This record gives sequence, C-alpha cells and structure tokens, in this order.
Amino acid sequence: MLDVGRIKQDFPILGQQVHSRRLVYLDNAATTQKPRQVIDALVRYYETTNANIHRGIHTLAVQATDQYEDVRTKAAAHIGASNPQDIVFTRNTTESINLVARAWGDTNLGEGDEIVLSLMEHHSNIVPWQLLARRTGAVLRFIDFRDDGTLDLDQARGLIGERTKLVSIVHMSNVLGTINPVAELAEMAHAAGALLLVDGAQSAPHLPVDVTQLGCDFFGFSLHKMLGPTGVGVLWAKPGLLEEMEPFLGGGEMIAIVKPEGSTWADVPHKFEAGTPNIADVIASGAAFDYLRELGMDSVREHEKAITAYAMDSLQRIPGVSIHGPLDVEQRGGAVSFSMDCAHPHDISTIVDGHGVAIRAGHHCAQLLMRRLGVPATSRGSFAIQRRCRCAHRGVAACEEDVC
Ligand code: 7TS
Repeated sequence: MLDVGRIKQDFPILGQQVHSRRLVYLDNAATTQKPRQVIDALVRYYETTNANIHRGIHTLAVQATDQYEDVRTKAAAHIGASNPQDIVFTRNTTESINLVARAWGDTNLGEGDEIVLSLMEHHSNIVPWQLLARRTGAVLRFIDFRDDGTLDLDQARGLIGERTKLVSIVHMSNVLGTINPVAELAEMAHAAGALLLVDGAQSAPHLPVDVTQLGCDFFGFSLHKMLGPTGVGVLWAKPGLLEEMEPFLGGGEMIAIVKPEGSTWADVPHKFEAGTPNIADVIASGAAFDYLRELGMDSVREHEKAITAYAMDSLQRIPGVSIHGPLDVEQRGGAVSFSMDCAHPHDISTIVDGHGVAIRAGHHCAQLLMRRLGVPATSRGSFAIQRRCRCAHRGVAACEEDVC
C-alpha cells in the first residue's frame, strides 16, 4: 500500500494554498506535479554536471553522457523493453507519434492504404495521420466505442483488413479513462500485415506496461505526465524497426559521415536525436522513473483504482451528474469525465477552483470523442499517486487510508 502522507511531502507545490484553500490538484492527465527528487535532480545537473553530450571527452561531458544514457536504460525498463537502443528521446508523445508518421509513414504508406484509429484518440494521435494521409493519399478509418466507453472490437475486426498498414490506438483514454485491449488489437493488426502504434501518454504513468506482452510495434509517452519534467518524450520501437526507418530531423549528432553529395546516418537511436537534446530534463527524468519504480507500478495501479472507485461513487451520488466511460475500475484508469445537467463544465471548473480544486474542463484535445458523446465539453478530474481516498466509505481493500 502507498504511504500517501509521505508521498505528499515529496511534492513541494502541494503545500500551497489556492484562493486561501489547500490545493487539491486533480489535473494529472494534463500534467503531474513533480516530486522534490526530480526538482533536485534538475538543479543538481546544472550545478554539477552541465555539459553537452556525445561530443566532448572531458570529465563533465562524459558524466553528462553517462547520466543521459542511463535514463535510456530506465525508460526501457519502465515499459519492459529489453534493449535501451530501441528508445528514442523526443519532446513529448506528440513528437513521438509525428516521428513515426514521418520517418515510417512517408516510406511505407501510399495511395489507398489505410490507417485505423479510434474515435477516442487525442488530437496528437489524429492530426499527424491526417497530415500523412494528405502527403501520401492514405485513408483514415475510425473504430467507434460503445455507450459504456469500451472500444467496439467487433467493428475493429471489420475495419482492420488487407488495406490496413497501421493501427494507432490510445492505451488509456484521457477522457473516458478506458483501458483498451491492446494485445487483441496487436493480433488483429499483425494478422492483416499491419503495425500497431500505442499512444501510452496516459498508461505509462499509471499502469504496469510491458511492450512485449502488449505486442505493439511502437509505444510513445511523455515524462511530464509521470512526475518528470516537461520537454521529454519517449518513443520505443520494436527491435529492428528504427534501423529500417528514415531519419526524422537532420543535423548534428544524427550523422555518420557528411559529404557534399550526401550523408550517412549514425546508429540508432542517435539517428533520431538530431541536435543538442534536452539533456537536463532527460537526466531529471531518471529521478521520475526511480520514484515510480520504488513505489512499484502494481501498487500505483491498485492505489489509483481505489481513488477512482471512490470518485465515481461520490460523483454518482450528485443529482444530475453522469460519468462518461466505463464504471468498472478494472476497465479504466483515473481520468474521470462527467457532465452535469444545467451546468457548463467551465462554470464547474471555476467554482471548484474557488475551493482550491484544480480540474480540467473542455474538449481535452479529443473533439472526435466529444462529437461522439454529443457534448461540446466535459469536466474531468484526473488522479495520481498523491491523493488519498475515503476508502472506509467504499471498503476498498487496497487502501485503508481514511483522510481525503
Ligand atoms: N495522448 C494522450 C492520450 C494524451 O492524454 C495526451 C495529452 C497526449 C497524447 C499528448 O501529450 P503531449 O505530452 O505530447 O502533450 N493529454 C492532455 C490532457 O488530457 N490534458 O492536457 C493534455
């Protein structure tokens, strides 16, 4: 069980008051707060190690390079990947997906080829494919979801076929909370000769993830949603895929030899990390991976299930409130969107902000999903490890804390 009292002390920002009330931060799907360990790692890097990497052979350059590469190993371990060289550091999930759309999509897709997405995707798993479709003549297909917020797998089976070159799907929805059956989708995609990309922006922070068990070909996520700094994303690709792909951005450090008539590329993953990367934030991300590893992702998941159950139970007691997405915590994570009769989400957000409570209201960068729900916006509370639940009300065995 997580010691939430101790965890909360690690987050300096949570000691703050907002509108003279204790800050209750429930916007973790947008970005999480940072523990002292991550902030200290960032400061320590600048105070003791700052140097450019993969170039100098002086002491600081070697130390910075070692620390940066060490985080690649931690990133691989976090998602059960066997080889750190299959990890590329990007700026965020959005860039990870755009990298695949450009570096894999431009070469492998043509007129009439199909990319299968779902109606619950974040815009960052829609727009890069629309741009790719415009460049190549490929066509997008969308899997619907059922009224209970689960993906319509029967429809998926019909949509994924011989024209499909890629299935790109969110692992955990940032609006509905739905956890999608990635392994089944991987089987469908592979049976059709297609690849599967998983948008792990909401799953890598909250679920134990093993890319081998998921059977996916690409997996992307963002460190700022999992206690790490902004400006660091990860793209993992199945062994061998990165080698086959064209570079994404050109410049320093991604080359082997440059001649007037053309260049050759560095080995992966460096082929995809042109220019000076976000060294400081990658190194501080190492502290975020350590923090989650020490808690254990199984414990994180159990804890968040308890909070989510409590939140949904409490919301359902309020007259006029309806929750979007699965009601079973086994099928969902801790992003809980709801609508309330006669109350606009922005008003709800403003009112609770007056009580020190940070939630998000809006379309959550998922306009296709909003249209499918038939609402312009929702209110959303999204949880992470540093919240307690009043589980005494719920009798949730995983958590005996009783102070919210
Ligand atoms: N995919 C999903 C499922 C997301 O939830 C988000 C961000 C992204 C991709 C993009 O992540 P980024 O780090 O590249 O920006 N989601 C949200 C959200 O729900 N509220 O603000 C950002």
